[in-house]
Amino acid sequence: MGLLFTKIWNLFTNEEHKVIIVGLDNAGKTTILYQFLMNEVVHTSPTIGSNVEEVVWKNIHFLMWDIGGQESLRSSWNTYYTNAEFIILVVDSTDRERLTITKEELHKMLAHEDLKKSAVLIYANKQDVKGAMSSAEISRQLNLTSIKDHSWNIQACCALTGEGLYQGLEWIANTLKKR
Ligand code: G3D
Ligand code: MG
Repeated sequence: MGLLFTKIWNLFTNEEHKVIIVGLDNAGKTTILYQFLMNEVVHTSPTIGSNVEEVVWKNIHFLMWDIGGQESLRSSWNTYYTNAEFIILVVDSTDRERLTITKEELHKMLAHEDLKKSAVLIYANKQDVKGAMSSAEISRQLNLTSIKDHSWNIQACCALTGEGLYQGLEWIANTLKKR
């Protein structure tokens, strides 16, 4: 499609891709969402228990839900699942102790009916911290290679500087193109 046609098409269809950002509290979810918004802000509407923002990148519109990760909130994650095309799972690469909890939450999500068709991007965040686990180590600990029924990708990043974040979006964009 020509660029102009794509623009006009988007104008009329206003196609938006729903993304849910999950992960334990303190992983860096909100920081990541606000990094994305530094480039192109459309509008902001905070809601109870979550933030939702429209992020536009390379002319792709995303509706990104940043969902609270505290233990008390995790049981309600599934209320956000409907029509989520992508799951962004944010991992604090310094938090070795709680990685098994993340693993359980991830595999539980992937088994959920509403997320059958969703693709997963895992951000191995906080790579700037000395002693942070590498994406290879996190991949192993989360048993990512066992995931056969969902597209997935792991990306090392630092939400504070934004390093690695756009490579993750690039993967999402490529996954959309393949559909
Ligand atoms: P959450 O939304 O997943 O709960 P936040 O996490 O985005 O609120 O981030 C939690 C804390 O981690 C914040 O620190 C934030 O600045 C920090 N953080 C996020 N990403 C990175 C990163 O890549 N590197 C480092 N070093 N810190 C990061 P505070 O001190 O504000 O609580
Ligand atoms: Mg937050």
